[in-house]
Amino acid sequence: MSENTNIDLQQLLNQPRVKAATDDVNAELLERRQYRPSQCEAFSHPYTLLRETSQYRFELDREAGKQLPNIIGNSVDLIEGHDSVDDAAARQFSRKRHIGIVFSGGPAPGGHNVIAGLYDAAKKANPDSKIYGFLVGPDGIIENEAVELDDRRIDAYRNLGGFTMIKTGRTKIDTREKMELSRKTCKQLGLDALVIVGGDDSNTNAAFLAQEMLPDGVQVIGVPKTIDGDIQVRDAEGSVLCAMSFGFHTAARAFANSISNLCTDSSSDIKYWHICKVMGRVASHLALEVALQTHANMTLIGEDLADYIDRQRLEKAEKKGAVDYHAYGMTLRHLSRVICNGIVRRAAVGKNYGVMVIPEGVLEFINEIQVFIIKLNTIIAEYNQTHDRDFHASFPRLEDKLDHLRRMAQRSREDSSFTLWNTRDDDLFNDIPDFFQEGLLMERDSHGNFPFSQVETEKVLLGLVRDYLDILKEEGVYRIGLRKDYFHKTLEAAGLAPDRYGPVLFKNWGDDGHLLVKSEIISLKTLAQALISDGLIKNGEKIPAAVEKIFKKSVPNFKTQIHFYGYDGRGNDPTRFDCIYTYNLGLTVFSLIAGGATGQMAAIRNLEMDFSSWQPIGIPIAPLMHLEERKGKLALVIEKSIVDVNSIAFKVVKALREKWLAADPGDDHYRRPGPIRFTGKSEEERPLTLQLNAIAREDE
Ligand code: FBP
Repeated sequence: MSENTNIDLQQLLNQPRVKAATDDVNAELLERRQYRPSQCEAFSHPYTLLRETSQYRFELDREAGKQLPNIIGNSVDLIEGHDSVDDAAARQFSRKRHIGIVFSGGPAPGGHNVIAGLYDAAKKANPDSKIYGFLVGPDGIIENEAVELDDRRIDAYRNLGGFTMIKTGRTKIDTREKMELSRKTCKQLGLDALVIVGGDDSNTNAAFLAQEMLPDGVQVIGVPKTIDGDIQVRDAEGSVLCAMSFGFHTAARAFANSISNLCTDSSSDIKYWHICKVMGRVASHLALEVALQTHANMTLIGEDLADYIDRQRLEKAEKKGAVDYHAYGMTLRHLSRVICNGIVRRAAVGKNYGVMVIPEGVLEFINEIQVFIIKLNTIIAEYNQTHDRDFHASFPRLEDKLDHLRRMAQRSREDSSFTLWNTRDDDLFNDIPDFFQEGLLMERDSHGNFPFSQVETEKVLLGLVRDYLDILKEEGVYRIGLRKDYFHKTLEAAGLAPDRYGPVLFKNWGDDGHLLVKSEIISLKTLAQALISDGLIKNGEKIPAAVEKIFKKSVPNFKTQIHFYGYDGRGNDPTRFDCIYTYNLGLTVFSLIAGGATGQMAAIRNLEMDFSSWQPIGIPIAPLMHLEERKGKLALVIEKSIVDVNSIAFKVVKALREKWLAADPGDDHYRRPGPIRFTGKSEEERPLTLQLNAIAREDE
């Protein structure tokens, strides 16, 4: 027995080396906490002032004008640094303020630095100012659950990921009662300003709060957060005001690092296809960036699928003088065929493995699924309204929900004016696997968004892929190509003549590439038949072991490993880009508040350029709003930015798709982004998507 058995455990735990090894605080944490992000030039001066500019124009939505009359006329604010200002401006800038800040929606790396930037700027302007953090999202505002932030708390979270400091939540302040309670909280805390760090929906909410709280003198400022990268702002002429929401870079880099490791593993033991679903509820920006970062063999981009046009189908209809609307957008079935094509082509050159990236929201870009989502949204919303009851509470089990839909289909047969859910819808819906039916009927979040992260998108697709691969296997199309030298070596070692067996076994014997077993040889039985008919064996004789081995090696088995990249990357500590970006967003927020702005979103222009060109601005939120279907009703929201299929980044990925599929005998082209390094020279400066899209702008 070891001499350590009798050691005093308490003494051991108190040993300095054990303490150091087990301390919660490690060197990496200390380094992050001590790091001070660079500040935009404007913030190097003691004062900042806002300068409204009419340089940027927006197409205003009439409904936004009606509902947000006091902030619809806002313009873009440029933030300018000043060494001295007049007394009135100095007093305004430095007056004591109470500012509340809240996180809303999913966490995104860098959030803590927004708070730190705001805190530092506010305290520098006036040390008596107070910053309150609302706890657990907008509920904290409604219920007045807030903590006053101090140096200790701020310093503990500098440059760290998550929203741990004050937590987050997805509640929407969307009723009169919640609005009144929020106003009450702001009054009780004597708030001058409220800062909402959130996605498109939360910034939408910020605009409504700004309008509502104007009479109370409470300014409301939004901050563009979401790993999904779908808050990007351009003006009507296409000038980029906000190229990317914060958190995107870190999440994409974290996903890319893990996926790149899978590329390495997959190309080492060459037996799995790794199916990697990545977050991005609506837009495929994260998948696009991951493709650029890793060069995975296949990456689906939802926006690309929606953009697909079946030209043959269209032309056929055109000849008959008709338009075939089904020719637009890819169907699930077609998509599964495209995926199978890639798998089969790689297998033919001996690569029955690979890495595929699927954006979690991909199905929303598939026409037939989108129709279901919209119809079900409407059905659920109408039910809730008509019966004043919650659809999900009334129909808790899947069977209850399906019964309800069946009754609606029945109604459509009896009443031709009722078209919301007809027999065809019901039949198609019943063809979908149970788990996906359940997914499509899932409760929407408070903003009416479909909860894609909880639906096994990849399972739906893979089901179809597997079925079709089985058919292709039966048809002898899905085959693993074999190296010629390996075939020769194996047969010669067994004393068999490769040139005698080759033409019998392979359809491309004589070609240079990998050898492919003939389509009609799909089993040991059909193999024996082929050998018999060519006189290589006699009836009843055993297939030579070496030949059987060769055949078995050509038979593919589609083995997959499924991964979901979302919450892990969302919780990563921020990249240096996100640290600097978010800290400056926090400083921008304070400048907007000090400059008297409300209904504005803090942003940094020129993110795609060198840091010296970064320019802090305030973007008016109300002009970004438009009407969209949410929970079956039209609602004013900020339009989400999806992947632009005409962007340079997308075009580059599309052009390199064939190369990265690597359906040729050469090596794969995987790229190794490596982990987020934070310090050191090799840390990437900004997302590759931004770098590429900036090329278009430089050429303008
Ligand atoms: P936000 O838009 O609120 O930033 O959240 C984005 C996201 O991370 C999506 O990518 C994902 O679909 C969703 O949140 C997951 O939501 P939840 O945290 O509620 O599971």
